[in-house]
Amino acid sequence: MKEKDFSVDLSIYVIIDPNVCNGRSIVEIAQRSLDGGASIIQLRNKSDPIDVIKDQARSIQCVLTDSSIPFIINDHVELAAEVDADGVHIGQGDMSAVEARKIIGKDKILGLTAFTKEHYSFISSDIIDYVGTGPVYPTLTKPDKNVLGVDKFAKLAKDSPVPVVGIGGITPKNVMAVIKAGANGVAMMRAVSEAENPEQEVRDFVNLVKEARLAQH
Ligand code: TZP
Ligand code: MG
Repeated sequence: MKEKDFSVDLSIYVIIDPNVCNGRSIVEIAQRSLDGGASIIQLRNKSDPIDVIKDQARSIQCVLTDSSIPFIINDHVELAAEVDADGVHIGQGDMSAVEARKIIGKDKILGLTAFTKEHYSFISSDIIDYVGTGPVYPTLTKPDKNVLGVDKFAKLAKDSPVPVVGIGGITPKNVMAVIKAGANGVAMMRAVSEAENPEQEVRDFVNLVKEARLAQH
């Protein structure tokens, strides 16, 4: 069980993969995301050995030391606990959310990928803090996955017991539609890490999300 409800700001969720940084370091992308106004940052690395990922995690933690921006590790629950990350994000093929919660403890952030009605039916807000749902749009990062589209995304997000982050192919052109479809936040990888100016890109996302929220009221 969670200790308390987290008030995590999921608005601008930047995912950093060392293999998709356009020749720049993860530290540079993390720093520029932070400067641009990211509200939460995740390290995603599907290919390197765990010791390498550990070093990468620590290097991002150094960037975030003086900020209140939560640091999330993708997939590696034990590593997240070991380096005292702020949380972990797991997928449908990973260990169960209950198991992950046991390992990271009640005070940490636990995110889960969910993209079908069935996935959503198993979500317990006692265990999970947020879900990531997508791909909302086509993305080179997950080329083989079925694209949900904004309408299906909206249907899933509508009855979610936890906050929902829209992910997959999010760009400044489509981000407002995702927020208007009910997303509490948006997660971007390539749009930020491959941008010529990641800091400005994040700043653009911040402003567009604000604008979309204002238009909802
Ligand atoms: N899960 C669904 S889509 C996706 C993940 C991890 C990739 C997001 O990357 P991008 O580059 O923002 O489309
Ligand atoms: Mg995973």
